[in-house]
Amino acid sequence: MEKIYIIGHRNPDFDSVCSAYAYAKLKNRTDPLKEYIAARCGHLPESMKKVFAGLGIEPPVYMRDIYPKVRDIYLTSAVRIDADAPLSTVAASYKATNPSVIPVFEGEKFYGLLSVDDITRWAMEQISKRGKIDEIPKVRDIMRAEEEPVSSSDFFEDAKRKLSSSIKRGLAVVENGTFVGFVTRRCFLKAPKNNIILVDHNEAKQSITGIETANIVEIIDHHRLDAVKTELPIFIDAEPLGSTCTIVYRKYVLEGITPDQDVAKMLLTGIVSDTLILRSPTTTPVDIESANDLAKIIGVDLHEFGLRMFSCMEGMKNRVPKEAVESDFKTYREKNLKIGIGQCECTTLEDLEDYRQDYLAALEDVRKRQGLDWAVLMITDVIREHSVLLITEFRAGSHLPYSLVSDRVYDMPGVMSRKKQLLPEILHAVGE
Ligand SMILES: [Mn+2]
Repeated sequence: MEKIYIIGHRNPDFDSVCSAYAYAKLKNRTDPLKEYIAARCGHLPESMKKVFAGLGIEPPVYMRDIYPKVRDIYLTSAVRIDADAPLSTVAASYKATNPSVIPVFEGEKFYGLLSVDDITRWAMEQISKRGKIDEIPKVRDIMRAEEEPVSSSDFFEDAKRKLSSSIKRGLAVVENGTFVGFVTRRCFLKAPKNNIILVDHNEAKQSITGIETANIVEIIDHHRLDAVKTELPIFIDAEPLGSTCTIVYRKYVLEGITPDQDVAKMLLTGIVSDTLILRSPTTTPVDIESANDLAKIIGVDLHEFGLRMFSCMEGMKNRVPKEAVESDFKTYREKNLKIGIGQCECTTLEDLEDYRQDYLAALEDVRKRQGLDWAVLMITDVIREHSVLLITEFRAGSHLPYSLVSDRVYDMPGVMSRKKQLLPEILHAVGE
């Protein structure tokens, strides 16, 4: 069955993980001839794992990259030959299948690949020595030494190189040390492309490693469009809503399918997390309506559900500052400047003093390492709808319309959205 991966952006957040999960479930129902697999291209922070554990839901699997692999192309054979069997047993099946290699076993254990070259070489030797073939050998007696197998998780290109530098016509393929099949030169004529649906992002640089080798079949997103180039026309659903999970929920409604409990929980988690429990200015009436529908399906109070999710999050002082800064960090280019803006959510700002210095130092490190002119970090108390802004030393800092509470720390009451509230002020400040 054709496989299609559904994957959110790097540094996965709830919206990208939950929308992939819910969309895969929907697609598997509406398009049962294909297999839709939700995945994520980054590791989950402890706090996210805690939330999924609390919901009792297994999050999408981790995929390091989407490069074609040996597992996408290898062959299996219905014919099993025993190493001690006479070569005549091969003859019986050979006529029908005409294989270039045949897997040979010693009992249950894989022994090696018998190649047509082995048979030809043996036959030629017989003819040149004796002028005829008068005995039938055991299969194992004509096989040449086996080459190192390749792994099903090896990259297509690596395995191709290995086989082309080998004298063999085929190489065995192993998975967790067990023989699963083999590859021949014919497998490598054309690199396969993995199918992918991008959710919660549309830019190649935010996508899974190897996206340039994949076949993008759909994009479902709520960000500004700076989309990857595609070979064929594709389906795009980009809407300026508060979360991708809202778009996915609307698709359930459109199909007349009521999400099951798990899907509803995942969708609501994505919506409340991206919209900061519907209080971020990115929230639209559609998000509110969808979230209310989902809360009703689950049978929970929407606000309590959201607060429970945010309360799982690690406090700022318990996180590794560098990881926290980079976990949701976006870079922008403006007036020849490279600016990075990170955002962290928390449930209190009262302990700011305990971690302020460490985060300012981490922010400066991130700025240097990423070659940025200016880096800022917005820390948002989602309960009190209040943020503070930490910045690296930069002249534009003095143009920010916020009050300075301590060195390189600004107070931003009521500010919840990086995109809608902070970014315009940052761009304005660097323009002055
Ligand atoms: Mn999102």
